[in-house]
Amino acid sequence: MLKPRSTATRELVRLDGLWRFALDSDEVRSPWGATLDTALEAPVPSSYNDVFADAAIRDHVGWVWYQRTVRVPRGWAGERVFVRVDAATHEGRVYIDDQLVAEHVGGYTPFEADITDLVAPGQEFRLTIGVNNELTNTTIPPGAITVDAQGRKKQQYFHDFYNYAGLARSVWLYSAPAVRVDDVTVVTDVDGADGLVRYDVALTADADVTVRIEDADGAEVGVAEGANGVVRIADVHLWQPGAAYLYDLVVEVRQDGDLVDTYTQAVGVRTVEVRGNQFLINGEPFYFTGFGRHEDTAVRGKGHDDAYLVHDFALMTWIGANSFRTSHYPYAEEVLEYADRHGFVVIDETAAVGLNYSVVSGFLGGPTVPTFGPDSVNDQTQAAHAQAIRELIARDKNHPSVVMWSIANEPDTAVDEARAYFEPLVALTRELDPTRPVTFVNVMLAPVGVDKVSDLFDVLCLNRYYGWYINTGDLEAAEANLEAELRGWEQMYGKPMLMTEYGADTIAGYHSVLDQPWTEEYQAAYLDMNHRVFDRIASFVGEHVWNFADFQTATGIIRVDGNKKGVFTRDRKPKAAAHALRSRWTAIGKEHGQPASVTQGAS
Ligand code: GCB
Repeated sequence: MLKPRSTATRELVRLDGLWRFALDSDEVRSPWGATLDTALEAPVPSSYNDVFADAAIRDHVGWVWYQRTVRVPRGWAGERVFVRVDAATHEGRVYIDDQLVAEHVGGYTPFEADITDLVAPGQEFRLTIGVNNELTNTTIPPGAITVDAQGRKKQQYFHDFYNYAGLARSVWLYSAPAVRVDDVTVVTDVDGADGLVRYDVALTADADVTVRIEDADGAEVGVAEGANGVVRIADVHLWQPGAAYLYDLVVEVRQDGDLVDTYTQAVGVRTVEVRGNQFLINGEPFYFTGFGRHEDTAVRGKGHDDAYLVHDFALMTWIGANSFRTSHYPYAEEVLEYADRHGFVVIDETAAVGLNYSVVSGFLGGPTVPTFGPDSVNDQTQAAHAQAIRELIARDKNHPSVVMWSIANEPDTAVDEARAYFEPLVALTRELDPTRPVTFVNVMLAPVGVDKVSDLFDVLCLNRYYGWYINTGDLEAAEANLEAELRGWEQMYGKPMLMTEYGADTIAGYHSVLDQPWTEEYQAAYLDMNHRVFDRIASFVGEHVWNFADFQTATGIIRVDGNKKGVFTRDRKPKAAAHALRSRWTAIGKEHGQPASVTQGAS
């Protein structure tokens, strides 16, 4: 799905700002037919939960309504007009005045509607967006809704981050011609010193297509005719981890010789391959250093913010991280574009987190039902999961930074049903993108020998908390157990292995000379212990600490104002472990000839 862009034939208006806002109730039903009667204004983009000082809003379960008026630029006569919502978490409905024009389920991928026939250039219309935050056993991620004795709806969910909701990313109005580029797919390869760019352009109607490739200075380095083909770039400048280089693929659509549409797609030429126990980028072994992260900041929750975007990447660069995982959902497209421009490597994950009712019943005090079953993860959940994979790949397939798809975090893979559930999803992922390795993230409750699905995937991604959830405070026992388990995986599969989560909750400013969990010293010692083990395992291809920064969770008996496993605090101050990681990762970066970041200018 194309990101809206301003080109010679397309215009773009960002609809961010303060919108009228109300919780759904009998009084505000059908707000789309009239101006929403409310005193509240909510910022877009932002989650709504923490911006008001009101528990009823923070804990609301169900629909909320956002509304504003929008004027269509008067120069758009003759163009198609679209509304695009980058994310409505978890379900969205878009109304133009009283007309429903789009419905979408899935809180982290975009959707849009062609509203040309309902609006007029130069005129205003009322734009209302309903957003629903409910999670059930058939949504991705799953959850359960209960109604308490007082008749209040309660949302339970099976993942360890706050169920922030609302319009957390931008909303756009854009114009595009009727005969236009509908989609572009790019796959790159290398042939000796040359780069090959295979492209496929989908059009809304028959037309002539020219594709030109321009280098970073704007010089044309390749050209092709036709809706699909291959462009050869002589003496290609590769996109490398830590040394990004982007070409522009300029698509031009003509009818009877006249230019009717043009769209520009950034392209990084690079290859990704799993060979034996290695993860290769451009044919060279790559070692991941970095984090599992969250889109999470104070007040705005999951709201996208460019200042935090730049700051978080600056901190990742400072610490020597070369990569991250979009745990546990697709991040804003701005994040991936930034990674593309600055040479960060991304493991791109769907929102399939919490497909594990044994974790729920064990840790989170939830229902004691089997994960897979008619009332838990069922065929409908699987269909929603398949759709989440489709939408992730449709959105992110052209990002050079994305080197692997992670289709789930910590599902229950200890039971036989997991195989029937995952086999078709892996096949679907490979069919949609035969070029990138596919993984899922394994939970410690499904260790080697118990897990039923790892053979289906290309890379072993493990989340392990030896020294935290087990062997708490005993790093000696943790070290022995961790090593034994990793050797077991290595022996059984011989695949590249990545620690996608290891971490210890740490209260910034809490210190001890003893190995005391929750102290800054313990976090550093815990990470150090893990690193000793990783360095002894030949199949190890990377380490992502959990987590980049402290983040908000539901309140419970194991969480005090959120999860504290951040190497940075929620306001991005380093804990002691940050300095230790910096020494290690900058040394690893040098060994692999990888600068942590690059400085190719932003576009
Ligand atoms: C995990 C989950 C992550 C949690 C983390 C923890 O395994 O994947 O979402 O936040 O553990 O800190 O418990």
